[in-house]
Amino acid sequence: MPLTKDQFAGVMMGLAVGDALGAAWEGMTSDLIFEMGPADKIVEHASGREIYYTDDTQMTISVVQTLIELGTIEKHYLARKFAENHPDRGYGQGARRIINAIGAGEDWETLAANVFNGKGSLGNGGAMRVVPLGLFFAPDLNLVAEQAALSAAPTHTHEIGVDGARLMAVAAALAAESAGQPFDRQAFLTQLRSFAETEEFQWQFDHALELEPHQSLRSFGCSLEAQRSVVTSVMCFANSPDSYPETISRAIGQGDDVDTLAAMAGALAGARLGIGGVPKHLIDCLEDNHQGQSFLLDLAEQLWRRYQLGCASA
Ligand code: R7I
Ligand code: MG
Ligand code: MG
Repeated sequence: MPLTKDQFAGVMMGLAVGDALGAAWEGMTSDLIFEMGPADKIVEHASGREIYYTDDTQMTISVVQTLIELGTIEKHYLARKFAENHPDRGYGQGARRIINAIGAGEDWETLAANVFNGKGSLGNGGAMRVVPLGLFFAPDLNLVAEQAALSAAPTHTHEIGVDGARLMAVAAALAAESAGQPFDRQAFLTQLRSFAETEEFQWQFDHALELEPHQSLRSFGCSLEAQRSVVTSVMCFANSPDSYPETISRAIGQGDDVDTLAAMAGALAGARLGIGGVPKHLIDCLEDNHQGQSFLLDLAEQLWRRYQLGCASA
């Protein structure tokens, strides 16, 4: 079954709302969030104050624009988009240096391959921006993984950073394909495990398959390295696949890199549940100025239209 416009909109809103709700708490410990929140109250967001997304959503915009304009990921084109869409919204330090180099016309490819001790970045920046791409190339999971690796390339060359992006995109495709059916958590995790290329992720999915949904996600981490956040977000979604608020509450409750945990988990929930799964009052709180709520929804619709062209010619 082709994916729906609602699912593409659900991804963009699930991502941006999770990112923006988590942003105020990024870097705080889970204990502090529990004391000052707790996470389910943070997600209720009873104050109704306006919320603002960060680099997670802003970098996703560049990936989506590239897919709308080219229908595929081309590394240099995407790199230019990153530089164009870059008033700073809390970027990782390596990513910021690379994007500045792209903007200045410097040799960013050498820089990207050499940040962090000469191996490139293993941050979660490749994974945080890739969920719409997973829908765009679904149901061809090999193509999803291949295109996700290309989309990580401008900023993330470390094998773990790349694998994190591949796995998040495959998770997105599977989440989207699961819409309207009971969620088979074990099948979802088993399929993801089969796409893991690095030992770090293979081990984590083996461990994930042994856990019950109520068990702690502590061992998967909550910081800004891909191998300390991607599986955590996948599990927040897989453990509450039919509730966006529960999914992102659990993500925010982990502490530390909570904008990104909630952005990734929330985008996966949006892929399965569609925009109807993301509470309307939260969407209404999302900033609606330059590249805000209306812009993101328009982008989601354009991406869906481009996706449909591919479906028609397949
Ligand atoms: O991955 P990236 O785009 O960062 C995304 C994160 C998200 O939480 C966003 O919300 C934003 O806050 O940042 O940016 P990078 O700078 O490539 O990586 C992020 C961080 O991961 C770096 O600042 C490092 O702390 C860490 N990191 C590494 N640490 C040790 N060795 C990335 N690669 C390495 C490494 O190889
Ligand atoms: Mg961020
Ligand atoms: Mg973050």
